[in-house]
Amino acid sequence: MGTMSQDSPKQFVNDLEQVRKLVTAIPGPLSIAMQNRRIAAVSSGVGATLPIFVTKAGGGIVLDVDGNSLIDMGSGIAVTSVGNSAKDVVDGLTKQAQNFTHTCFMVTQYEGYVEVCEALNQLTPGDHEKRSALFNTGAEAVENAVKIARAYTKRQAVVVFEHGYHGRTNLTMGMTAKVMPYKYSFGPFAPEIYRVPMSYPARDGLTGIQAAQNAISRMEKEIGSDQIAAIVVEPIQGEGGFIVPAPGFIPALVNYANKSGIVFIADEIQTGFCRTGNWFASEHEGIVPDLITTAKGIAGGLPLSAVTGRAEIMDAVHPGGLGGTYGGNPVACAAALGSIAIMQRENLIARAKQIEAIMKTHLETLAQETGVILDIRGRGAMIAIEIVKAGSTESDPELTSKIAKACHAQGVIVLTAGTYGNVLRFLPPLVISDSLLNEAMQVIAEQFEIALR
Ligand code: PLZ
Repeated sequence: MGTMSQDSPKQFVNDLEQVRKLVTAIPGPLSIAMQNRRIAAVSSGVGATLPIFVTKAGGGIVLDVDGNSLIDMGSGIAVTSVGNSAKDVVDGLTKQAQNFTHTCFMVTQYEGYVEVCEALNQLTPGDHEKRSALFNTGAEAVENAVKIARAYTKRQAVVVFEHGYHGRTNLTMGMTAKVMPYKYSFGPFAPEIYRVPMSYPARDGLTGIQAAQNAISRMEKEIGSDQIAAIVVEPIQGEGGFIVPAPGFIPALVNYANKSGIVFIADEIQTGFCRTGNWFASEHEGIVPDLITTAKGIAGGLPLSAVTGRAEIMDAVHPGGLGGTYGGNPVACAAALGSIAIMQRENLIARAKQIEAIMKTHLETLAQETGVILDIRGRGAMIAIEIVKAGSTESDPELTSKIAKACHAQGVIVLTAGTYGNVLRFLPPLVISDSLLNEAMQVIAEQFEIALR
């Protein structure tokens, strides 16, 4: 297995030149014209971080209709980990699309679905016997994990965490913590969802064990351990602001779940598939989840998600109880197999760790120079900074959004996150070159310098 070097090898980046280049303002005239059509045609309920329209993307670059090349520090929210239009993904899905695009796995089956399940069963933590089931979106995977846990335990309660994010469908909206923009005016939400405190080292001053004791005490006193079907937690919270729980927090929850007959579900939709410098973030915690939900990075940009876990839990559902017309679509499965092949062959786990080292070096300097960074956190190519008013712990969402917008204007796609809207998060494709990554970090630092002048 090789390690990605400084410059992304040609086969991962299609033929897009790997340089940041602005030829118009962001957005340019052609994007503005499309934005006007968009406003007339698309529901305003669907948001967009940047008002630009893309024609091509690959490696660490996104090209817009006006000819601007932007550095991609978002990967379409942690999806294109192997890069956009990566060769193995495109070759695999093209061949598959030419043979057949859909049969519905529940009607007539195909090998690709089975191969993806075999890969998931092998790559996820633990060497026990596993089964998988495939779906389309992350939210759908979470919903199905809950269905499976309820069927297995014959219990109803679902425990989730402060700052957690699990999706926008009715059940997963209820499981998601933040009201705006995800839940506002969309209730009522599904019953039997309970939210308990998360370990938040930068703010709660607790050890992992203390934070877990708080959460467990809430479960025992307010729900009843024998009423709980599942504990669902992101091993690093994504939308919540890349909160890495204090050491010991997740293992203590797993212990409690095991002892109490509760299914422990790791939502690794954002953290999975090499993103954090391991196949799955659960590995950093030394835990083996009963079930694990995956999506995003699994298929190089095609919609595919999965639930993987202990055979006896996954097989507890009555035959026919799981499914959906498109779940495990053959084209998406071919893309997943291509994507997994790239991750293995190019050792993207090691590359994620290199990206972490590069980003953290820049961010540590930035924190020293600005005094407005409460915390630098995350793992691998999933790193964030929490932004506060100088010399305090008061969150500064205005500065955060100002910096994000300034980065966009300079051709660097960055995303924000966090319950308080004060987290700037970085999720570059794992195939980004060192030079683009360093340049993006420099542009970010410059925008802080300008904003704080
Ligand atoms: N679980 C941990 O991160 C999706 C949401 C973007 P879907 N996160 C990005 C937005 O504003 O809609 C996510 C996640 C975790 C579940 C999901 C849901 O995945 O594929 O968006 O349904």
